[in-house]
Amino acid sequence: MSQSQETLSNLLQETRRFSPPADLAASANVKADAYEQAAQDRLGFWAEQADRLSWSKRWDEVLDWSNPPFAKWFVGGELNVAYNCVDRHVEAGRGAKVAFHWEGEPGDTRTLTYADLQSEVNKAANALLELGVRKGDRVAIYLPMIPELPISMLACARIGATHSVVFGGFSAEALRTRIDDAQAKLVITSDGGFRRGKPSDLKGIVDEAVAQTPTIEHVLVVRRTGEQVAENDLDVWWHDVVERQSEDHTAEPMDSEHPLYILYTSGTTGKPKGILHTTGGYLLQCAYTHHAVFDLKPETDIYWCSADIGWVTGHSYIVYGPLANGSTSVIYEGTPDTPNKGRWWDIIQKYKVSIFYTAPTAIRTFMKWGDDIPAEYDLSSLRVLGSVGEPINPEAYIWYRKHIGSDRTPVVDTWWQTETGAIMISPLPGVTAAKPGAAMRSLPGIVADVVDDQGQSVPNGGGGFMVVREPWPSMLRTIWGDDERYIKTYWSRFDGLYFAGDGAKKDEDGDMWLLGRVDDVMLVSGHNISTTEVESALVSHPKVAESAVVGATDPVTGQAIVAFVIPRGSAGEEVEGADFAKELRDHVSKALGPIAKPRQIMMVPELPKTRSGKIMRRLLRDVAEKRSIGDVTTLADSTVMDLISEKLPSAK
Ligand code: 6R9
Repeated sequence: MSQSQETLSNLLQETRRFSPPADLAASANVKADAYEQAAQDRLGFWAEQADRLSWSKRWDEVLDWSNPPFAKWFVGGELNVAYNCVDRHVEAGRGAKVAFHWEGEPGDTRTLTYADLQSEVNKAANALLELGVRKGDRVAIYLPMIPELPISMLACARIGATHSVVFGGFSAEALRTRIDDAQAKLVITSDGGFRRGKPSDLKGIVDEAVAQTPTIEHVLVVRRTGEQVAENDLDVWWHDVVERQSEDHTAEPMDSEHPLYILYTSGTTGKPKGILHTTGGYLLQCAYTHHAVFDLKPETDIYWCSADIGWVTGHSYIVYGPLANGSTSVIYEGTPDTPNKGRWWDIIQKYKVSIFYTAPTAIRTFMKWGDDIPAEYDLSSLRVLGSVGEPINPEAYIWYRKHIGSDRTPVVDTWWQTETGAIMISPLPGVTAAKPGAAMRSLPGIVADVVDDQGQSVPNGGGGFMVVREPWPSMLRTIWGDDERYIKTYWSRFDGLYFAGDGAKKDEDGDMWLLGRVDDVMLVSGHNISTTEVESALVSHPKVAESAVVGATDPVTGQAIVAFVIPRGSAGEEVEGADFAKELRDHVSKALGPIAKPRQIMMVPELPKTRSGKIMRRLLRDVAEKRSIGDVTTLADSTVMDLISEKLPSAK
């Protein structure tokens, strides 16, 4: 092993462990033997899991990998995703069970049972047919977090149209390029949605995008906010077209490999990649992982994933996995601080949420707001907590477990990507003695590994690149319209291995720790240093809420570490001074060694993030290197860079 790999892999020492509570372990859905069983016969394991779904026609072959990297799962099988997510639960006598408790930001609510969902989806499917949408066509969906969003996705799945959900915060230009790339025929949108107490304008953005897209035939508009919107020739109102449709529609079986959806990855550079997911394997891995990783008991659990449905996490763990498993879920439309900073905890208390899935960025925000806020609510219904989207810093993990999970609930740190479709690496809540900050090991049936730059598996204690060795059911099938790019991006770095683009390490026990995107790894005086580890060291200081670290060009060391820090709410005035910056630099040096000591630390009020909460380090590198700031169109809040520039005048 080279010296640089040692540095990458051995900075962070974390010795805390959390074993599953005995009662959860005893009644867990998945026990330790699943690993062994799946390792002995991986395809047999997935074949057995396939019984979770209702197939109209049974498949002939589990996996066809004769033309790698183009996989076919459950070859010859036929099923309908909407039937599996909705109708079969109604047919089994569970029509009165709640599918979604929807909570609007202003406090309005809607409860949708499985029977309600069935009639809504059927009406929407009939409306799509009336509007000329057919099997194989693409439909763009640009909606806020309202029930019509999952209803629209399921209506598409029901008739075999491929949906492409675009985040309700993206610009007209971002929407236009996604519509054009997929050649979508229809856009489903709304007059707007509520965020931070104000109606947002979605329809105006759609109008701007559609004016330049030749393929759109209709714009289907849901009324949500009641704000005045411009009406164009292509517009039809949801309440005119959908409401009058028949509630009957027979779901058509689709081939197991029928394209279910395209989802564009935010892609920090270059044209966005349209990640293609198909039907059988995708739904199966969503259902299995939702059952295994969250220990879901559909009869008693109330499940809430706080992600936006426009992110893959919402596709797989608000819509497809939970509904395939017949869960009762919460969906919340708005922001966590409306009308006050206790809104999420209020929702957990109100619906007695038992499984909660969120992102480290949200957890760090709550840390910053203070422990006293969740302490005001009854969170005793919670029994499993999940995290996704970024490496979770050990201190954020501990805070989450302690202040939200009463120091009792397991926390599952789930690693996966838009491309993987479903969770790949995660603890199992009834099995794993979890380590704060580690995603631990591949789930049963998944073969992920950490390799060196030659593609060789690293020994325990080593660091390198995250890869997947064997195809998995919910893997992306290609990049829409660009097979070459699919091969080049994911399958060319290492022969025969899927390259995820993340750095990772194995600890002495062989458990895996994710270290952020390979592009973000810093090279300081010849040592590879991961941004994640330096950020985690900073967050472990009691006065730090959040931090982002970048490597800036340095004449002496090649790259030097520059850190941006948000102090905790309770930290007081002294955080502005040079003494505090020195205190933090020494703190990092003590935690990780002098090589990881930041050259510079800047206090900032906010960090630039995507809508799924990932820090856009590229923009911070522009600040650190005193360049003008690059493309900000995928930021959740485009004013953040102005706030940072105001605070750091030299960065303008
Ligand atoms: C689901 C999702 C994928 C990238 C991925 C990695 C980061 C996600 C993580 C994690 C460390 C975790 N990531 N979960 N890193 N630990 N538990 O986030 O999909 O938006 O496509 O992002 O997110 O860098 O490569 P997507």
